[in-house]
Amino acid sequence: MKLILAIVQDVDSRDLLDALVAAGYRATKISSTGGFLVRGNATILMGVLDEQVDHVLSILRERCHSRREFVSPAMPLSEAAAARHWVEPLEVEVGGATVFVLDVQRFAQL
Ligand code: 2BA
Repeated sequence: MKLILAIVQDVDSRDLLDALVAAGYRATKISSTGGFLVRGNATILMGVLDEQVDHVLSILRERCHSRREFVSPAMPLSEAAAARHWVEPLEVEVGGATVFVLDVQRFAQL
């Protein structure tokens, strides 16, 4: 068994959960915050059989989309940003999904 941990954009999470449940998977959404943009995102936990991992990844690919975001330097500038002369809005590409696939040692529903 594997634990798939996927960090996705909030805006994609409803559609993703609908697709996962429709395909017969179980999933848990945790509200999370990205460390860089400090904006809300969603962390989806899914316990799946080894042979289901590729199918779940294909659903993630289909339902989660990359987007370009602009981030303005916070005022007043942090020391680190000021040291790097970061004053212009910065464009970053936020990926569709950041995925970790972990081995599960034991699974129980009590
Ligand atoms: P954030 O940390 O808010 O990062 C959002 C986007 O900002 C990132 O998109 C990347 O394009 C950019 N970014 C992040 N850290 C940066 C840095 N130190 N310098 C320059 N640009 C930076 P993604 O890479 O697609 O990440 C989307 C979200 O997935 C992240 O939100 C974070 O919540 C999570 N994530 C990504 N990689 C991770 C990792 N290795 N471990 C844990 N969480 C991760």
